[in-house]
Amino acid sequence: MKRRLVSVLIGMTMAAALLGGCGGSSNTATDEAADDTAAEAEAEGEEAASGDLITVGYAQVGHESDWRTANTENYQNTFTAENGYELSFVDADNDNAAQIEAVRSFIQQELDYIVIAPIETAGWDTVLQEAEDAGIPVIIADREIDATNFDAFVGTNTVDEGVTAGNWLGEYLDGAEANILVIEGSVGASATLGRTEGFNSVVAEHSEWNIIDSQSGDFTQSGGQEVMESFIKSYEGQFNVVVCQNDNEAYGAMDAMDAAGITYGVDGDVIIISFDATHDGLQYTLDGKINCDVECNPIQAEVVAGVIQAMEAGEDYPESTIVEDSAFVAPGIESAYAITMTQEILDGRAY
Ligand code: GZL
Repeated sequence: MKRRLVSVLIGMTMAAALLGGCGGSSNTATDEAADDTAAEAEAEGEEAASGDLITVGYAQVGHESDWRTANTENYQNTFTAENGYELSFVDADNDNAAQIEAVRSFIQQELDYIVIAPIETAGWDTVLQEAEDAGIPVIIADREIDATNFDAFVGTNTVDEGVTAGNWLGEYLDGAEANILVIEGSVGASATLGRTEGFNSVVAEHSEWNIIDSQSGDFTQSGGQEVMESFIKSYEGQFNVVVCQNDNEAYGAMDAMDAAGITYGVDGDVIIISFDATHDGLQYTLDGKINCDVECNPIQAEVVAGVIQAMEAGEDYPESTIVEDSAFVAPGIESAYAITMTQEILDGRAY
């Protein structure tokens, strides 16, 4: 809006000047209309100047997980009018086409900035070119994309998250066999691709490990439960490790194993590795139900706002900012790759 008002303001002022210039000093109807238009534009300009809100569009993945809820709340609490922003927020409900259309609507609204947490890595070239043609900077946040025509990235390194999970498992098993089932995240999401790539790079270093099967649980609790139920039907008694690519899938997997009488966690038959380290995930880790929970920090909005402020000021800004992650393990587990959970850590968590 700020940008459009300035362009409208410039347009109207120029039109008024041209009309006035063309009609000379005579006080014709055209001149009066031009004077009114210029006065309106000036009034609007003053209003914008006093308001001076930076308009930001955020095309969010959806509402599939506790992580996503924390991320959405972080944006809504950061891009407020008090902080100088007008946020246009769209929840794309895990629908890639809808998310691309949301970005197109931001372009049509001529927002000042567009932020995208892309559901999938593919399919972004065309709409990003449209944003570029419209002169609207685009920040890719949370997940990565295949296209390169955007202005900045703020997110986490999900390949490193997968490597951390694998390194912890190697330390924990200390040479023992692992027969692994993987409940992957949403198909085509960079978080899924990254965690899989990172974890599998460590699996390749362990001849005593075997990934029996992997299926997508779509980063949801119901998806995690359905996949785990299917795995139990096919592989009961054959596996001792379940890797869930987010906490909500882990909750579903635990429900399925409870129903089948399969024990898990530090005192159970099955090791559970999860990702996100949300509050409930870390509660399960503190309780010893999840052995290792690798963090993926959803609190990214402040970093995005910093990039936007630098762009506003015409200053240099980082093209890529990786938000730091940790990993947490159940009490009684000491690790070089993860922090041993305590109640104090849980109480101090932001999400
Ligand atoms: C990771 C993020 C993933 C989380 C899931 O960066 O994109 O999406 O791990 C969420 O919980 O659904």
